[in-house]
Amino acid sequence: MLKNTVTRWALAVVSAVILSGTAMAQTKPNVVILATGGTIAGAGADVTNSATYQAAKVPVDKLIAGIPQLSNVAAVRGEQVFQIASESFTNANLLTLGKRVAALAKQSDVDGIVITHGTDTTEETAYFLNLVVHTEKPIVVVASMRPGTAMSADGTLNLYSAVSVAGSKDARGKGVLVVMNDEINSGRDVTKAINIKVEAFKSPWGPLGLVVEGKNYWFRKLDKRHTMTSEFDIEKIDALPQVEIAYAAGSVTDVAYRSLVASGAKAIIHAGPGNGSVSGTLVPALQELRSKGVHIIRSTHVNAGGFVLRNAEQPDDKYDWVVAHDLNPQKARILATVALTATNDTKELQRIFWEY
Ligand code: DAS
Repeated sequence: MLKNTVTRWALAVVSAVILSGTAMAQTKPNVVILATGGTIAGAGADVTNSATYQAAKVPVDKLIAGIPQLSNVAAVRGEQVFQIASESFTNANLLTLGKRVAALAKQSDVDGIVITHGTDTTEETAYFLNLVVHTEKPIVVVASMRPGTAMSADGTLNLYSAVSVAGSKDARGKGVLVVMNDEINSGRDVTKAINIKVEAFKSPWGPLGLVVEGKNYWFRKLDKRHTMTSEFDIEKIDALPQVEIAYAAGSVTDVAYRSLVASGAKAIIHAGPGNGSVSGTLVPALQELRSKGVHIIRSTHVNAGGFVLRNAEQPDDKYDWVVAHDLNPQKARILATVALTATNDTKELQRIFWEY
């Protein structure tokens, strides 16, 4: 009798331990890491090479194996989508990556997605995904300023933090995020402000939050349309129009604008000084290009936080131009590229630039 009771008790204890273990295993979020290259996958010749190295060398499985602690925060698996330095990203790469992210986000066995990426165009990819992927699930773009082979490499902690955020329920519905250097920034706002320090990424209006030892601390939300509230859907976009950027400083001429249009640009982002200012010598050429159906979108190369006002110093209504609001030229190019898949109307384009 006693022996049976003890046996039953022992069985009950063992099954409770197994169930709780299984339950623990089931409570870990499933996070997919899509690797595209960049410094976070870079390798240098020596530990002292924090700036001299080759980007896009280390495969995703090695990145994951290098941080065993990832398994404490999520059940992780990796896919190597590309292996390139991000300055080489093209519209075709954006489409491929966007479609893969959207497909994974629809899977019930995926709770969050991390994209490892080069720092040079992190801000463009993150903004693009923010505009076209319809999901509440966290999508986190992560990069690093130093290769994993260097002393004080930043990639491992950035990737650990990114996976932790991507698996967090409280990161849902916040739009595409960029996790770097303990900060959680909006993919819409963030830009690479310094190209030689680990504290490289800045949002002119501040980060959304911080992530410290795998815990998120939120301070604000993005007020612009994104992901689930976006009118743009990657599943309905199979081609992206050519939009180019022309940089304007003193003594600017119309040569770049004309040759970019001659190469097929459907819109020109004018990266002007100050309030997206346009030299008087440029206006006739811009009017001619506008009359040929090319859109002129005024942005600014002011780097600590631009804000282009419509009809302030430039008669935008009269010239039928669009203003890029607070978007820097590279972000304005992304939004114009996506917007032109849906409309060619100036008023509609301007609405889109106010709302996204
Ligand atoms: N060339 C840079 C890039 O791939 C390296 C990096 O900083 O990630 O964006």
